[in-house]
Amino acid sequence: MYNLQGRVVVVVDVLRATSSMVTAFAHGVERMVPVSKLQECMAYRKKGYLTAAERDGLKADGFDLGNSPFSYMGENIKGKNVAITTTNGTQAIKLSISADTVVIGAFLNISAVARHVRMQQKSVIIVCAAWKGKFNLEDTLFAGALIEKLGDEFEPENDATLGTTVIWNAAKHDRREFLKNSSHVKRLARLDIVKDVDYCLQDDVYDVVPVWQGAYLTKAVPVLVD
Ligand code: 3SL
Repeated sequence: MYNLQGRVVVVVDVLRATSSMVTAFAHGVERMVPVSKLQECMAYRKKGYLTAAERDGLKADGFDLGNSPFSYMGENIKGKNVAITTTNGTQAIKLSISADTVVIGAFLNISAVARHVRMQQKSVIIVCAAWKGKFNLEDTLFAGALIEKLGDEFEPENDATLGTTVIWNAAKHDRREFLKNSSHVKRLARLDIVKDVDYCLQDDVYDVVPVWQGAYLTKAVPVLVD
């Protein structure tokens, strides 16, 4: 276990929770509240929130939205608050909130996340949501890619950083091909959700950086760089 106090945590669930969150904020969502349980999520409907729920890759019955980034691009989500629960991503966020700053990362906003993290001038932990407590490749690739972007300003605390970098270097020339046998890519393919995978593996589609604001996620205020 790591002590998160005094640190910046970047939470990543490339497939697909944090990619969907980045997409949602880029398309006008105001706030997102990550919650653990389906019932807890549904209770937010009375407060005027849209409700979003995914379990084992599928949209849960009765909720407004699931976890496909493509469902966070329409007029229906503009200016809205969303309560969301997913199998792994929202749990990883909830486990990270004792950090000084919690940032939501994905390939879709990776350069903006790197800029935001650098500005904090604090040590960084990348929390990979993975799958039900087990290692996964796609979040590890994101960690390696972010470490590369952060460059020499940061010193690795342990060999996890080095291992992640080795994996990213092996994958970066064709990340899609590298991931073709990975468990969650195969799981999503079985559910016929291939286009989400291709979408989530793109770099820098958006500049938004969602951050934890005490009780919810919202967009960090962009800082102008000369
Ligand atoms: O586990 C999660 O939080 C989800 O991102 C998984 S899925 O891609 O929606 O299946």
